[in-house]
Amino acid sequence: MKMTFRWYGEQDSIPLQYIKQIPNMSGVVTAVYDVPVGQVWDEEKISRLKKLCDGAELAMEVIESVPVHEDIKLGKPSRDKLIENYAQTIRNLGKYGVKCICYNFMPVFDWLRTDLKHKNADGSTCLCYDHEALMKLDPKNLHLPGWDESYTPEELNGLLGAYAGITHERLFENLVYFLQKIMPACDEAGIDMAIHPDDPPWDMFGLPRIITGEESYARLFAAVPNKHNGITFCTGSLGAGRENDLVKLAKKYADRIFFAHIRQLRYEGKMNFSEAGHRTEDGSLDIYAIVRALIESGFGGYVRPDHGRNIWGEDGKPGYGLYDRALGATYLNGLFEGIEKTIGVRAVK
Ligand code: DNO
Repeated sequence: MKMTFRWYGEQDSIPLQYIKQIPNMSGVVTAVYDVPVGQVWDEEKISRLKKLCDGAELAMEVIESVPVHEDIKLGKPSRDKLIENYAQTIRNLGKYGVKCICYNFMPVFDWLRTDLKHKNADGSTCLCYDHEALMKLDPKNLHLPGWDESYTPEELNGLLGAYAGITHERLFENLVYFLQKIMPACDEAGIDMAIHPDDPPWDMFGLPRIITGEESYARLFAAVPNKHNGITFCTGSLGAGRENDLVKLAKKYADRIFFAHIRQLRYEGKMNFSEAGHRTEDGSLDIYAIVRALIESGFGGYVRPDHGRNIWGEDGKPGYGLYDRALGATYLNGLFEGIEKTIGVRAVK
């Protein structure tokens, strides 16, 4: 496996040098942030980002995310041009050594939480999700801590209206249409597309969500069998769905898992959860069993620690501070080494 760390580009308060100092860090997971969704990422911007990573001796092989324009998800006539642009971005990224693109197909909202700074008894803070609290909010006038408020209320209103007729079925067809059109660019560039599960994995504000567990993957790979069509295995997102058996999923789809976000959460009631340190004993997911299943099934892809708490007085970007993610990476390194040596299998491709 290749251990990586998410880095939000030059605006990230964490210097690349600090990331490099984390043991076993092979590269960063990053993105070009200043190109509007739907437009091509030109080579100049990609090359500039790569130079920064190279300068810190960190590989730039994973991009998270190249966002998918809402018109593509909605299946509007404008989608063909937007998909062409996406394919061009894939080709451009391939020229600079990128091997994997993480993306999602969630309508309008990406991941959602109700509290980004929940105070734990030990003084650390973490992200939390409270379903009832979220459902009380008005999606047309959503103010969530840390949520990217790039839409005006009018735009948001229009977008939510546009999704009114979009069923799960339609959304899935639109995903398949998108993937079929970009697969030739992936073949050409040698890039794997790794879809991120919906977080949390259920419908939100009446908007359909379709990448929620085993059945979604079975349908997805039946519809688009190309070997570049795969998964970002996010244990926290999938794990929030109590019905998902992560060990089973890891085994079943090891060859489609190009990228793993390995993090912990603690169940609080029926749909609610809070996030925790990465160790198995710190939450509800058996991180050991998941990692073991990945290794036993031949996984050798990219890994990153995910959503850390804010600890040691750090006031980092919620989920994305330095210290707890570095601890998470170190825990995962140890877990991989221990399991690899115990079962005599190296997690390499
Ligand atoms: C949250 C992340 C997501 C993820 C996107 C991928 O912390 O895991 O925002 O980057 O859904 O497209």
